[in-house]
Amino acid sequence: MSHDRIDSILQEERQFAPPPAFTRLARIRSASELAALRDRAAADHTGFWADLARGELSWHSPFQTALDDSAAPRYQWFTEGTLNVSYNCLDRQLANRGDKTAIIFEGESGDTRRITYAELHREVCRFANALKAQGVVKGDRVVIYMPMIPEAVIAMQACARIGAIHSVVFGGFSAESLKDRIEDAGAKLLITADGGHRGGKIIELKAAADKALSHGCASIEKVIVYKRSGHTINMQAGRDVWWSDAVAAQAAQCEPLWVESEHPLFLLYTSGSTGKPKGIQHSSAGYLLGATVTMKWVFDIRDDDVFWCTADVGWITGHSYVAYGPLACGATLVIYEGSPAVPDTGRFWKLCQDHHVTIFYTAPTAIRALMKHGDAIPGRYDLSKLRLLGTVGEPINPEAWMWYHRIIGHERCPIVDTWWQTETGAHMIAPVPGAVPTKPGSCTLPLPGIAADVVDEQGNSITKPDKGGYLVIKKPWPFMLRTIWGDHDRYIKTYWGKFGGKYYLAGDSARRDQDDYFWIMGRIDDVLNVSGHRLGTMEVESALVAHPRVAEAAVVGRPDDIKGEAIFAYVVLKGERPAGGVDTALTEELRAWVTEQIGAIAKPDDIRYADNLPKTRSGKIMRRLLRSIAAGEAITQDTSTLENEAILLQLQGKQ
Ligand code: 7RM
Repeated sequence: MSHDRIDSILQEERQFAPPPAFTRLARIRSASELAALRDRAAADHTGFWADLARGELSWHSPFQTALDDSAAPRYQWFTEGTLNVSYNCLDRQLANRGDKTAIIFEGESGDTRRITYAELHREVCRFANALKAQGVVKGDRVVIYMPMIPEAVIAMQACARIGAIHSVVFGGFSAESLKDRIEDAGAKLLITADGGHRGGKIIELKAAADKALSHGCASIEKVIVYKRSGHTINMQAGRDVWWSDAVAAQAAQCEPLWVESEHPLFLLYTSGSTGKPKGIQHSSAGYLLGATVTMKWVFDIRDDDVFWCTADVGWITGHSYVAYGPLACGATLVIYEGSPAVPDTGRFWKLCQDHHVTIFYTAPTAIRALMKHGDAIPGRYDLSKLRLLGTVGEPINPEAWMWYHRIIGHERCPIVDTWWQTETGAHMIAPVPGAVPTKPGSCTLPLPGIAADVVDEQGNSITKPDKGGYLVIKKPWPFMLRTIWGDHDRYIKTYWGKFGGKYYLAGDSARRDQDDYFWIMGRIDDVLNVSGHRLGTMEVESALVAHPRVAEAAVVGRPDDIKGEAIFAYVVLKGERPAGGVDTALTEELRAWVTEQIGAIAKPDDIRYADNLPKTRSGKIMRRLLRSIAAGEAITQDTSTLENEAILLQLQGKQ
């Protein structure tokens, strides 16, 4: 699509109304239905959530108190109630959906498996019994370091079944990161695999686990190893047990352990502004409620859907929208083990075609990467079953949005741009697709019961359209994090310190437009101050990426004596990188382009070309690293999670 065409679409039709064919069958079919929900939440915040908790979850014993805020910001939801998350995901589906496919799995090399709800229930029970036989009891921490295979979900569900607290560590993390997380959590048991398949290679999970355990991890008593790759690995007698042996003698029935609403379901480590990752602690009832209602409100999940969220279970998205939310709704979900580029960049679209995917949820970085290879590739596949598309993880630039809309969604599918965080547990600001018109690049409006606002330094609401400020949540919500594992003070300081304990600080800056739509501008620490003007790095990136020759861009601030900060842009071109990283004419063109798109204030001072941007395995650009490089500092950051370490020299201008 030509750039002029995109421009004119964005100018003429900046809003995309819900497609009538979608709305006709949607759960929430009109703005007024949605408004009724919002009004109910506004009138009685805790009552609104309490009604949902009663209606959406199966309780063993009912809760008495909707919200206990007596020890705020340690909020407690649905106290005195007891339930089991695995029961809610599996047992309650057996009556009507026992033979329904729960999981459609495809490995990187094309091997497939279909698992029904009845089978999944049995496998989870058997594995839960195996965990008990290894001495795991309620409240014990279990670390899961697995490839993206159904057993990762089975392991998580089995922990939930017996009240063990899981902590999934993404399989792309190094032995060192695994060790840090095991030690911080004080985990008793580790579940891993011999290896996983990604990018045509075997990911040596067990070897990394051995390395982590040989350096420390004194709390680990047992390691359960699932055989996936089948290559030779070391098994340490007395410590390591094959999954198949551990479950061999176990019964396919396991009574769920009824736990309190607030019982921790899991820890998930996430990076903050310091080097030490935070163990974000989530609850059982409140968390599951969030995963469930957002599956319904935002994904409009129905019994005949095939739902595919491409996230790995190592991230919060893979918790809420792979391991828990879809199962709690009795949905059929797709799990794909491998890389989107194997055997070629049509793999995602082939998977959508072959498995009749109806709802597809991925990250903007993946969309941009696939878009780079052109329209012909998705054009080879039948994508007619798709009815809803979603994005998460970062703002989506309008060009990628339009491509997703036209080339993948064939202009039939609403796009839900979902803003949320590891800490928030589930979607917070996102369109309800049958009722809310979308605008490319905006995550639209807060969901019912979510008191999101944009405030200034003093905590006052910013009402002036398009003026940026701090994104905050002004009322507790059931699926919020409860604390940082082992560091409640850091929890209070990080999230509640800025506005005197009153508001949850998301750590993002945002603005609202004249229709009250939210536009995420970036992390607070990614907001530049150029000659006294605030400027989101992501805004400059979006402008750069809108240029027809630019595939990806990352922008950081470089200290500047006169302006405060200068703008430093790293750019990946569509096609070849200029010889030696120099193309003066193009650099001038891009500077002029950004000036035209945003204003002279946003004109990059430096542009450096690379074949790729340094990203974490979850696809987030490593901005702190780029800032160090821009400032000409020595690199002190840990680059072990870099997908592409060789890129460092190009970024430094040394190659
Ligand atoms: C789900 C997830 C959270 C951070 C968050 C934002 C950014 C996420 C969007 C987004 C703009 C979005 N959890 N972010 N979603 N920015 N639009 N739709 O990503 O904990 O890993 O990251 O990601 O900065 O604070 S996370």
